[in-house]
Amino acid sequence: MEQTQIDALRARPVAAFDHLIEGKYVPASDGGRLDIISPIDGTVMTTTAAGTVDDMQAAIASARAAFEDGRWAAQPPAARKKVLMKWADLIEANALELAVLGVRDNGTEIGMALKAEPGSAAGTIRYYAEALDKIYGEIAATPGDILGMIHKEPVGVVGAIIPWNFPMMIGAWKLGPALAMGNSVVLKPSETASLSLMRMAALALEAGLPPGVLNAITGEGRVVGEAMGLSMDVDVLVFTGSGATGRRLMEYSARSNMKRVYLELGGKSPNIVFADAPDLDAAAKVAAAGIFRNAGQVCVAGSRLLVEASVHDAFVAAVAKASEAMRVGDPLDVNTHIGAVNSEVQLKANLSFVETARAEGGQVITGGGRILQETGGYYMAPTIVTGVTRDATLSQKEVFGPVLGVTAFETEDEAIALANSTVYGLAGAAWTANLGRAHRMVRAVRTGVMHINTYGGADATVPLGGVGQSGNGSDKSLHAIEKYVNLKTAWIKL
Ligand code: TXE
Repeated sequence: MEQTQIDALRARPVAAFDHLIEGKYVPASDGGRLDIISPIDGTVMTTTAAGTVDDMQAAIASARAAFEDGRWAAQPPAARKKVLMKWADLIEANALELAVLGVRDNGTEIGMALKAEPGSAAGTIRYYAEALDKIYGEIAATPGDILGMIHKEPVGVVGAIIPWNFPMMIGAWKLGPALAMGNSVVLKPSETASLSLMRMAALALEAGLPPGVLNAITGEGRVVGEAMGLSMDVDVLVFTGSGATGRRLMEYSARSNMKRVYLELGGKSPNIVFADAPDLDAAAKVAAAGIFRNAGQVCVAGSRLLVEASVHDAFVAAVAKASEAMRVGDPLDVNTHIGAVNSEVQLKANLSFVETARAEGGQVITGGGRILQETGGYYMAPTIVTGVTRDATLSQKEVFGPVLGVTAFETEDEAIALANSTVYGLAGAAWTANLGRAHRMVRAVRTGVMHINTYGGADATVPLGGVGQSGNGSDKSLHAIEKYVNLKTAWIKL
């Protein structure tokens, strides 16, 4: 990755984006535009169409027509595979351009963005392209005079609502399996990070995806997202984002056609460090990266550090040292470890969490405030708060920013009780050299993902999904396909 290439790409003006409907770029029905602000310096870098309810309905109608006439669903699996493979190749061929565009829009440090965004999006789409002709129906164990067959059919029109923290990666988690199974999709990227995903969607058409099979509408969640949620013609809604919006989507479903709703929501993931961890120094560095990369804007971020009391002070000092060594700043500088916070709203929310933590008795031992204000961008120092009690706001509410709360524990049982004391259950980790304890922690901590002696890092082969108020259903792996198919029984008398 060359800094000069990145600088050349960042100097390019960004064209205005319109919706993508039926393979064509279309402005909002009322001509409305949305300013797109770069978190790098707070300037308006371009505009997107500010979608209307009519725009969303047009996109859904186009997707429905595309599904019904079989222009994609009825293609032979090998043909669908070829298109998706080519799409993955195009994403890879344009990886740096996509990554820089995405970073200008959402602020993720370029090193991480390049790997996690186009890199992982291409890998995910390829994974489902490779899988699609290896997924079979079933023949049931019926009496001899009956043939019981179980078909897996596409659901029809999938609505996908995507957040701003990793738009291409999370977009691909939904688009890959949905399209592989023959569905049509209407995409709704986040208003604060839509550009790279819109560009990635356009590449799908370039790869040969028929017009209408993938439509994309930009605009405000409460307008176009709501219209998607309330549509009578969307069969399945898949979402990553906040619990508040997730709740609304379930209500929309109940108020409309009872569409299936799959939610990947936030977390308050515990990173549990026992005194018998194999390498406490390495654990401290990973703990810092596990909360501070992408400025903490990671759904599985290890935002609660639970440390065995006997090593608490030394371990926290090591995490503080590791975090202070991380360079915060221009996300398009290859030497930056922590980029910008996505928006001013998010930055203000992060800072107010720190104030609340102080008021509730926590000690801010490093960071705590906004930095680099002179750039006009939204930057925050990695922040560590110790002495955070089990019921403190910082233990219970997702910040989604570079703020780590630390709590000491004495026993394994206490660690488990603390770990399970929130409404969330997305991810977690335990650090221990004791094999029995490692397996006990995997079983006892209620999460969708449990890491042992590492934090984060998982590929397309394993599911990611939450329990409790972290959501339902899984992204990634072959299990994600279940969300995008209906099972149909054929009961045949022979
Ligand atoms: O999320 P929203 P926001 C969490 C995180 C963060 C908080 C707020 O805690 O601080 O959410 O972020 C669309 N109907 N996560 O406000 O609003 C919206 O346009 C339909 C965790 O950005 O949930 C966007 O496309 N759609 C997280 C998407 O929902 C609506 C990632 C997510 O936005 C809508 C992001 C509506 N009424 C935030 N309102 C994770 N789990 O990784 C908004 N949207």
